[in-house]
Amino acid sequence: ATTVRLADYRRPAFLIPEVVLDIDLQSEDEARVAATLSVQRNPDGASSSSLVLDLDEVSVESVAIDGKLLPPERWQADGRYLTVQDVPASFRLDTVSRIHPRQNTKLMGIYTSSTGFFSLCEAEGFRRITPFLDRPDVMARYTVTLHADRERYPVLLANGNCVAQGEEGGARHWARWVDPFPKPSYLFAVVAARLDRSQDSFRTRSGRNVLLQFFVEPGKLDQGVFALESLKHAMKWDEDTYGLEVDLDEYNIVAVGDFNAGAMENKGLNIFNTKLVLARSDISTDWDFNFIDRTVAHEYFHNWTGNRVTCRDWFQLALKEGLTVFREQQYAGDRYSRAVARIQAVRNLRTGQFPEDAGPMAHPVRPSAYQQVSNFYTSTVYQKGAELVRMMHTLVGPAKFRQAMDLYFREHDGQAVTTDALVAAVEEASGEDLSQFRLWYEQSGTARLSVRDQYDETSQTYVLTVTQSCPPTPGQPTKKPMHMPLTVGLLTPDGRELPLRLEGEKTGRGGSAVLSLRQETEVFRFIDVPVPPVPSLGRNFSAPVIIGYPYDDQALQLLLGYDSDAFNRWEAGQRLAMDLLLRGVADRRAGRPVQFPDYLAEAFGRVLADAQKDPAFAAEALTLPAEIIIAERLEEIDPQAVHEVRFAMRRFLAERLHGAFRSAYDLFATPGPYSPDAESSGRRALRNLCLAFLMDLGEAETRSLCVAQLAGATNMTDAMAALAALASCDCPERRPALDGFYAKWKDEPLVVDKWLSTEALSRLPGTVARVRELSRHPAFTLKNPNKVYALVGSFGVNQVNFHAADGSGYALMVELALALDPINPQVASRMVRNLERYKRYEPARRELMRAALQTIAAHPGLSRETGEVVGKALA
Ligand code: BAL
Ligand code: ZN
Repeated sequence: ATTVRLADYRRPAFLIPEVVLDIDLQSEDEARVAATLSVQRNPDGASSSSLVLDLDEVSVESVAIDGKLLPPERWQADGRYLTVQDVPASFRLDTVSRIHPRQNTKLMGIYTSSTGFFSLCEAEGFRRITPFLDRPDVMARYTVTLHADRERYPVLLANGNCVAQGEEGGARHWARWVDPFPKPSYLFAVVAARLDRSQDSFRTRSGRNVLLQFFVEPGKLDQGVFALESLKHAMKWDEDTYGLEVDLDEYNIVAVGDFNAGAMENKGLNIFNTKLVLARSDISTDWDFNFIDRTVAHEYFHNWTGNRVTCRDWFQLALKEGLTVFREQQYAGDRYSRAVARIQAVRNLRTGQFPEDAGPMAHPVRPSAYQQVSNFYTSTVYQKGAELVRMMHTLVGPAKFRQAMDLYFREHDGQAVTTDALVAAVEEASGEDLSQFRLWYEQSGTARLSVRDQYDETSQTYVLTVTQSCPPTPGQPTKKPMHMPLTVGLLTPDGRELPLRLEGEKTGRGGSAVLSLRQETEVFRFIDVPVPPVPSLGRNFSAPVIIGYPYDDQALQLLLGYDSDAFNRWEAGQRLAMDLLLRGVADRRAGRPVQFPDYLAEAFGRVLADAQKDPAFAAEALTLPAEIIIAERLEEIDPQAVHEVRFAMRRFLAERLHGAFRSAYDLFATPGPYSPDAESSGRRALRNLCLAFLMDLGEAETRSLCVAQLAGATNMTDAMAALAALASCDCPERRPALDGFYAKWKDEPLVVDKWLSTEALSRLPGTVARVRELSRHPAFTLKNPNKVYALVGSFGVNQVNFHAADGSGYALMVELALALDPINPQVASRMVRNLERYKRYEPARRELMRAALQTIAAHPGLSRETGEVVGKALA
């Protein structure tokens, strides 16, 4: 396998400032792509007499320089490159190529979906359309002419503005688009399809009117209304928060059901997976609405962080993704509950990124090597990348951070830069030395902070000693200490927050202090501390680390009840439960009975009794740590034990708090018409959480309540909550509920995905067989990524059934992944990643998972994408 290394980066030997494309979509099976590139030798690049363009599954028919066709001996096209020999310093290159959209099941480049032709180019899809220097540091102005059948594909779109269109012979039409902004090829997009259109406009703060258009599958315009509102919110938010205005005359969003990613920020022509743009209350949950809002904002925010300032190479992916996820998180915090948004982001990090960082695919936020860049669209680059930006924001404060962003855009607009450009801008605007902070971009692994404290009554001082460490990760046996903010507060035993003052400092720090850690061990001496305090550590999750401190249950209950930092109130509840869960797993594995103390039920009972204040927060606080997060804390994972102990804790709480859950279920009903706002979705989240706890007891009365909720639901949030609870309940109501749900929704693909996912996530025995059966169901196809994510992806995170002790879950994954690999290797390699952490499991499963990986590795013709994952896992 070929490894691409950051250290080998060289500036391009040639630049291509202008691209003119003529794309003739002759049939679903074939398109002719004529490209005219203005090519110039790059004065800053290496000198080369040959031009080498990237190429992937494109048949090149002719090559001409300055209008003269080249004889065959002057150019060669192999599977990966078009090499043109003896080229001048500056010239026009014309190529004519053929592509085959319908055969393009990888869904990279131009491909077909039910309503027409669509494209996805990030990261390396443009080379599947035409030979090109397909790398983000080659930026060009594009003029694109599309030709297609008028009746079948009435909508023709590309980046920028439509400058001309017309009819042509044979019932065909054409349209020409010019994008005034130079852009890297990964932001190129075209659409030719039968779609319905809705239109709106946004008036920028400088008074320009921008045309906003949404294109969706015929008959689904009503499902685009919510996202269109989100787009306007996001545009306004970016003006208000960062002073950034939309720079286009027209901004188009297209929805497509076949899409590898969630959405794509192509300049002026965002293409969205239907799952992340279409919403209507009867088919979408609160979670969907929230996710859609954030994703529409995310793609819009890329217009500045990604498109105007782009990445030099793919090792710098976090430059745009980390920053844009951070901006998306800020947006969500402003629009919903700040605390809940933060809690959800951290849960996401802990379920996705922490395990990745402790596995064979662990890599720095700025990786230094890859085989397939598509395997590096990871939780580390996105989520941990966002945490790094957040830490800089915390270290320098919001005002200086904003100045840094202004500077970043002033200095780098129109450029392709490295992650260092952002760090340097923060450094310059704030005066803070971030040289050590840069290690965060280079070192992989989740750092640990071990915190110890000492109170001295005589001197009224309280000393916190913080020691950092970071475990070895592939290629990085040892780590250097990193610079990070640790936000802390101190609580008195009766729950009051103490004013903080560090020894040697003239002024106090208020109730919360941002401590700056740099050395391996740091000591902080607080003075004027009248009582032994309880420390609140890592407020608002100030750094993406694991904090160890020997809290006892009383201290955790105090923090859960009184911490002024909402995140740490939640965190205290999680710690309280986690300590008991870990003890339970150890007891179960040692054959001792698993028991839980009264104080757990009392603490959870108090949260529930207090829920009226903030139901969304209460729902988060009453959610036990996910199985994967518990597993991550174990030396050796026994998923069955983790599942059983967590389930036992749920049943314990359901029994003890039965009455409270039941009355909260009634109390938190949301009267009136559905709205996905933060307040009502918080009430639904809490109410459905109560239902889920009660359903774990499996009583007939609760089952009737659940069936009634499913039957009477006026929104998908309530329907799905009831269905999911029934799917994990071994009862007579279960099968009719699941079958009835499918029968009702079989014509709504996004709801069918919910059904597949619910079946695949069931905790009940028999799930492996059911998933196999569903993989042959007419509603399922390996060709549609959403179907694969729904069924196979959900099954892969089903901790109890994917990890079935007999290995049947692994065998099924191997079967499905190998069937998928030749169709869509990017999606297949994501599925295979569910097996990569086999070394973390108890011996029997470890062996079964290893054997599964070996079967995949030995498969003839395995894709490079999947090959990289299994190769690294087995290394
Ligand atoms: N650039 C790929 C999709 C996204 O992160 O927005
Ligand atoms: Zn993004």
